[in-house]
Amino acid sequence: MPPRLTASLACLGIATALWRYRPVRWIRTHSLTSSLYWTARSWLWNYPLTPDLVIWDEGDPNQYEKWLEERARTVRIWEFLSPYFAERGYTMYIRADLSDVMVYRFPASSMIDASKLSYPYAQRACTNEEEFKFGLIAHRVWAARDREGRDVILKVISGAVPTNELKALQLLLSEPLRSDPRNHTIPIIEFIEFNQQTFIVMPRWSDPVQSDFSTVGEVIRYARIFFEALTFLHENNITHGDIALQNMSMDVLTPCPCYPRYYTGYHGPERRYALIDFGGAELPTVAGEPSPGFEESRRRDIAWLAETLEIHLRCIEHVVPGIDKFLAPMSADNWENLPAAATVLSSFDEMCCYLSSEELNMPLKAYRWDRGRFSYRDAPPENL
Ligand SMILES: *[C@@H]1O[C@H](CO)[C@@H](O)[C@H](O)[C@H]1NC(C)=O
Ligand SMILES: *[C@@H]1O[C@H](CO)[C@@H](O)[C@H](O)[C@H]1NC(C)=O
Ligand SMILES: CC(=O)N[C@H]1CO[C@H](CO)[C@@H](O)[C@@H]1O
Repeated sequence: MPPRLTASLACLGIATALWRYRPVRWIRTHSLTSSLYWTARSWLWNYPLTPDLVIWDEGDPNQYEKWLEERARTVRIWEFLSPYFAERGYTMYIRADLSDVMVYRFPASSMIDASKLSYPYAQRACTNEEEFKFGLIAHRVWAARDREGRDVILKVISGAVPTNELKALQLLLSEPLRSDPRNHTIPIIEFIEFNQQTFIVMPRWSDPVQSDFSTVGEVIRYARIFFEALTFLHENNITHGDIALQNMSMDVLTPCPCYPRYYTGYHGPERRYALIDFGGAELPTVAGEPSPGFEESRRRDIAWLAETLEIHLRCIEHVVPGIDKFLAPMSADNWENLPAAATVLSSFDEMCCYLSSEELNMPLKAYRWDRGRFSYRDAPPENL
């Protein structure tokens, strides 16, 4: 028998044997041909993606060996899905080293001419493909490029049972919240469903502190936007629940890691800042009332935001001496009497409204404050 035929017969034999143990489940997608393809692919890959979100859990990183196995499994789910996103115009980043599940991922398609980028896509501080590399930190996200060559993030946010994150985004995208100018939350480009799981496509932005501020006015504008964002959310009986630098972003794509290379020059008046990751949000009840967990979560938002912004607000103390008094009531030590976000915003405005344009344009001496210690630039800032 020719070897080709033997091989085919062997494959057929294996397939028939497997067929008896692995029943076929129909995968419903947007079209019949696509459903046929995904039913076959899912069967061959042994159904890596069930409708349950727990499929993405990696377990405890302290149990490293077990955790690595789970990580390899979630990476495999992304790779399994790659043709599905490609069909929708998103070419997923690829792993540089296929034997390693922890390594960086690189873009697999070419980038757009940077001058053609506009909101909501990030301005670029990256100059070559190497700088676009994307570290594997959160296992539920993966980077990709769209048909035009713009960088986006894919993130799975819900399984068959709708999560708070999905509900929060639906609420933020509905009127009148959507058109409120204080809605400083990451724009969502698209929702994509696969086998009852929901993925979102967002523009790929970077963390605001990866690029440093050059003037007093830039720090004030940055902090004010986040105080306003919180006022808007709390007024609508929504909390974020997980405010930290990793969950704040701006519409610039910077290489990482960046210190001691500085990216000053990106915090101008056109810069957009946004909160991301609403996985820990408290949402209003059907009647619009705050949820039972609202108050606790609201306090956490205030205390954590103050702690996060303090890193930069302390750097303008030489021009705005009231910073210390302004921050004090927002300390976690004042838990019982933490002010409302709206109160914080108005006292911030009161403190800053007397500043002259000379004061706003004053350069920063230190670029960062951390538990009582200032850090100063040791190289001239780039891109100024
Ligand atoms: C917030 O509002 C602006 C302006 O209306 C809009 O461009 C942006 O997409 C909105 N953000 C969200 C998350 O809907
Ligand atoms: C939020 O809850 C408060 C208190 O129950 C209520 O008065 C207010 O109308 C709610 N806000 C919205 C936007 O529904
Ligand atoms: C997208 C992202 O980085 N989300 C992070 C938000 O902050 C929490 C707490 O620090 C992290 O666990 C998330 O990964």
